[in-house]
Amino acid sequence: SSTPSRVLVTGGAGFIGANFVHQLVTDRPDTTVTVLDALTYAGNSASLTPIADRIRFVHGDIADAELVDDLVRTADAVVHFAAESHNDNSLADPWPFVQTNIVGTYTLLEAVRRHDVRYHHVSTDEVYGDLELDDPQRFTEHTPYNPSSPYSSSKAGSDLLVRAWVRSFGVRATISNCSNNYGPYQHVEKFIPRQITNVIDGVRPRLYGEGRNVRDWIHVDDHNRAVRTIVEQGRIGQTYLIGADGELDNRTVVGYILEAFGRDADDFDHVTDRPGHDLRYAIDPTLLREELGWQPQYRDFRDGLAQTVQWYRDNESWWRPSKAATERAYTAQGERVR
Ligand code: NAD
Ligand code: TDX
Repeated sequence: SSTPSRVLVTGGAGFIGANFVHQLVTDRPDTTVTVLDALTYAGNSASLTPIADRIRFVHGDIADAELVDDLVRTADAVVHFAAESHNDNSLADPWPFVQTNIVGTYTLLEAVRRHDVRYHHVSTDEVYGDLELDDPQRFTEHTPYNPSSPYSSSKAGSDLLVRAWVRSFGVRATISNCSNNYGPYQHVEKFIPRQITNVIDGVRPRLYGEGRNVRDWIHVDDHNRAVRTIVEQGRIGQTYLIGADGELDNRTVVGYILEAFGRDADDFDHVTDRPGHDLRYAIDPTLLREELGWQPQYRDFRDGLAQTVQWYRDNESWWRPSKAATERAYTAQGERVR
């Protein structure tokens, strides 16, 4: 078990990465943190403004081999969050997903191999495909890969590169596959922030299809505490699944959001379903709990959600600049009220 003193965080201006950096500088003030982020549409440097004087920010691409080599050389650990992360965008244009998620990960792996730097790879439960609603099994680290979308297949490809670099080249890497995150600083394209900001704007929440799809929700701070535990105590070469027993269908989540605003639970619209829409994700986090002793701190989804609703109410200046363009993109992708 060891605590790296110089950490390179990729994608630190995105949702999970920014929350990770906030947590790291708060809990481990002696750590030297460098963020590498391309500031795509999903990156927002304002997410790091409150801690800007405690980190070094580098604006650049994870597929830029020279830049990456330079940053990795002087790090003790790389925690890799940067990705194209949105399924709907991957259906509209898959190329950036292949480039960033696969070529970008390859570029980082080659650099950590050259400089023998500890590497942690942040991934998703979507690599396992989906489950039937009544399947008693949940995903474990032994579940075969079976991704559905261009997004999840590009993440699966990147995970497999990591496994091969561990086995073939002895790279010191760990992988985590986490379920759906919610919390502050999440882009308004994603389900929960989209509906919260719709309600703030007087627009009805929009459920894809029947709204029976199930996601396994975890608060972003619980995800990030798990990632830090794995970086410090995880076994090299091991995959850990991160989840907090948070399964809910989308209709229930929308009901809770409406409830937080004092609105009727059925005050939403059904819209066009996502092509290939995964039915259900569910994580069995036994290994992480038993081997590394991690436990989620958010145990009541409605409390965590209410805090998140309050955050979006208090931080309109953070999300407002991307709201209109996000909604226009959904319309351009063919979304219609049914
Ligand atoms: P996000 O889209 O909010 O943030 C991604 C960040 O990466 C942005 O700041 C963006 O500017 C940056 N980025 C994109 N391409 C880049 C490039 N080529 N070079 C450098 N930076 C680049 O994503 P997120 O939701 O925070 O997800 C972070 C990671 O966690 C991803 O790897 C994702 O697959 C994984 N994950 C997300 C969830 C979830 O629920 N959001 C769940 C499990 C795993
Ligand atoms: O407006 C919406 N209405 C709706 O019903 C949106 C944006 C989504 N949905 C549904 C689709 C999903 O069933 O809500 C669910 C969640 O959708 P997203 O927020 O797009 O997340 P998902 O596709 O489940 O993927 C997320 O979790 C796993 C992240 O975006 C990924 O990066 C992560 O890997």
